[in-house]
Amino acid sequence: MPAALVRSVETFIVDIPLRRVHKLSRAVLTHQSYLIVRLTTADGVQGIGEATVPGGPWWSGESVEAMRALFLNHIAPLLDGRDIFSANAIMAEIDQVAYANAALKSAVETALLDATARTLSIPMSGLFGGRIADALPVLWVLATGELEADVAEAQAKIDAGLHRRFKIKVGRGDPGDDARRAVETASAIGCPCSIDLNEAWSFADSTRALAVLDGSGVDILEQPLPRADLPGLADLARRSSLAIMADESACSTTDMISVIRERAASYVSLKISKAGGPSRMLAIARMAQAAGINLFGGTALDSSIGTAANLQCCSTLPLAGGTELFMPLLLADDILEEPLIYRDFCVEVPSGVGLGVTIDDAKLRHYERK
Ligand code: MUC
Ligand code: MG
Repeated sequence: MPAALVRSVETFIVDIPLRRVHKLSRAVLTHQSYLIVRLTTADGVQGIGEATVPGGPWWSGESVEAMRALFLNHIAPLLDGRDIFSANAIMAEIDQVAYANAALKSAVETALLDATARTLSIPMSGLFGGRIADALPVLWVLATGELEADVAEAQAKIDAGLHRRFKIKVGRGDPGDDARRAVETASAIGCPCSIDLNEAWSFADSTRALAVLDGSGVDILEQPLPRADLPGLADLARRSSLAIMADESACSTTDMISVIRERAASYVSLKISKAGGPSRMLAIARMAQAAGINLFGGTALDSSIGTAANLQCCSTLPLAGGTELFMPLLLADDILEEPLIYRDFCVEVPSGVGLGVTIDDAKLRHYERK
């Protein structure tokens, strides 16, 4: 195999507005920021990757600003002149230079694998043994914080044939009130719903809320407790008819060992950004699969670029819970030449080479932070 050497790397911070305000337990979003990494080989092949943290540093301590500084000062020099067919070796070297920073590492590995797959003229999923699905079910995340607005939004999504499962973001108000709002929302919509707390509840809050949620249309409870409280999650799982989904508790293979040992969850939310890239996300997935834990395709509120990368990975896995790769539809604009396709309650896995998507350079420049 002839070498394909990295000739240049570029970064772009982009801020894309949302169609409506998105309220998570500890963040209120009017826009989402991304760090895009683009590398070009000596042959002129490009690879792109995206580093995303949902709503800023509250989720993992990472931010687009800090990631860019780390990349320019410590990681870009490692990529210069390197063979893109050595992604494993390059990522191991990056680990020696920079601790943590999963989202940035995900962008770098994605760009390397995108360029590799484009050079080989195959979709990125081909690097992982090929896809087992061409379209994946996709839920919509309700996060206006208002019952009526959430129900109206859900109804419009159902009518448009886009989504028939929903995730309700709660955790900003009283736990009992939030649980009742979620139950009423699920019952008004008439579709299965999950709720995501992003670690907002205590154990006492959770047991109080479960008294309301048990036996309702809410069937999955995502990350109610702080990420380190695995015994607490396991205790909730034993007490409740709701399935527990680990998100913040399952960011690495080491985390996954603990989740499995503690029997803390029956679903795991998979995201390339929190795992540190496609390879590590797939390693977490295989561990969960071996332990009988259901696989769910999560999002860090990725744009179409990160969504395409997650789709290339998720399409190679036996997902049991579908995906929440909805974010391109919540962004007010797209930075791709051709948007991803959402239809029949699914999102299609791009079929072209690499990530299967092409950046619209004019849009990239338009949303680039000045
Ligand atoms: C998360 O924690 O799940 C996913 C959907 C959403 O609205 O927020 C993200 C992050
Ligand atoms: Mg979550």
